[in-house]
Amino acid sequence: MSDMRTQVGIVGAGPAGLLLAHLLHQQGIESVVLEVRSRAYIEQRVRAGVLEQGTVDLLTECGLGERMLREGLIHHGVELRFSGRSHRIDFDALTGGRGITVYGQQEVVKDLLRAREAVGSLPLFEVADVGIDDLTSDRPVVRFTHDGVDHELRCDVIAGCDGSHGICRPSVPAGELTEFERTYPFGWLGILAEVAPSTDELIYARHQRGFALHSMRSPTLSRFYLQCEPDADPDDWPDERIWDELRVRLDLDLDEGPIVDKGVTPMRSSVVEPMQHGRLYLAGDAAHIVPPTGAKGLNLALADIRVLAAALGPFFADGDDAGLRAYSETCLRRVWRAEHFSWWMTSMLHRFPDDEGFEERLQRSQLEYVTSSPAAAASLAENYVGLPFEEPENKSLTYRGRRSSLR
Ligand code: FAS
Ligand code: PHB
Repeated sequence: MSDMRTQVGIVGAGPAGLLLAHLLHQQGIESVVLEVRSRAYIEQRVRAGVLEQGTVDLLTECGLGERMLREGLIHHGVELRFSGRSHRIDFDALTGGRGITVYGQQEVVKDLLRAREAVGSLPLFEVADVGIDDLTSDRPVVRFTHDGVDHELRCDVIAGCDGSHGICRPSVPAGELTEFERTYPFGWLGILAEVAPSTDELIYARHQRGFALHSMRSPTLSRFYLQCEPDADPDDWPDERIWDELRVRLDLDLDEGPIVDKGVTPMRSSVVEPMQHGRLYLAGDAAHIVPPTGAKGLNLALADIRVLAAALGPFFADGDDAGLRAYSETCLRRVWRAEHFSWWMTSMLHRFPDDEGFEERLQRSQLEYVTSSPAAAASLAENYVGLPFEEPENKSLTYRGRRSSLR
């Protein structure tokens, strides 16, 4: 058994865990990041694609924005397509110039890993048998195996950033956390194709046959989603069926290209309260899941980290734990706003299999309202580009670099 010691033990090297390590390093706080997968695996994992304005500002301010601002695609609106019509939601006009940046989550992860590498602090990859204990003591422990050696990592704090299938949330004693959950009767088939997008901005389409989304990753890489059965098998979706279904649901004469990745994501909403227990703080998908219709999952994870990093500064500087005591309450205000918006977008745009017409008429009415009322459109726009962050108590959180600005 090898004994190790750090200030913050971070379980999981997804966007949440990696950003936390970066922001802590900027405050002179030590951490160790543990990851079950390899570096190659997490760098190629295709997931989210839309960054809120606040996320772009946060990554820019902490010195991670250079490639994102160069390669990211800045969008000033999205299109809603239904009943044979299209309507653009104009972010500039409705939010005073805030927008979104299309930049793949795996690119964010690569940028974060390069920042860790630059300071000689890469995660420990391919760890196994991870367990956490002594959570209510002031020396919690993370136990794990790495390269065949058993380790005990003693910390002051543990950050559970290990996603929706991790071990941190389940390690909290029964009865301490409450889970609020909603499961949807459909999933998304995600498709990555080497073909130029057939649209300049994202298209969300509500169609009798089901929801479809045209997104993208670059001028030569398109990202699509098709509503499917929650347990659909991607092998039941050969290329020809995918392109035919996309053309019908998007009502668009799409260009085809090689499909290089496809996978099914089940749709559910989930939140655990509180997001902390003793010296364990849960962040990102380890604490909450949103259906991706609102493009919130990744952004919410990084918003949690902004709060946690700001709270850990005073704690390690002079024992001030006010921010840590308020962590869950602070995060949950934004979490539930994103949960509601993601549920609302999902309910408005998907075909519900058991609907006998009532749901469909509600959806049509909601879409008519959002595309005819400036007030309703502004509500969608401000939630989609991301509401402003609450200012962290710890103003001293050192951000570097300049605030991003839409080109
Ligand atoms: P992550 O799941 O990204 O990272 C957790 C990390 O912990 C992983 O690297 C995992 O390997 C590691 N880990 C797990 N157990 C561990 C253990 N015991 N020990 C150590 N490490 C462990 N969001 C959107 O906005 N749009 C989308 O289109 C979208 N598509 C998605 C598709 C899929 C298949 C999934 C699963 C999620 C998708 N999401 C999407 C949501 C996604 O982007 C998450 O919100 C985001 O990855 C959250 O980041 P983290 O909280 O860091 O969790
Ligand atoms: C994506 O580009 O992956 C994407 C965009 C918008 C969403 C979900 C996913 O709502």
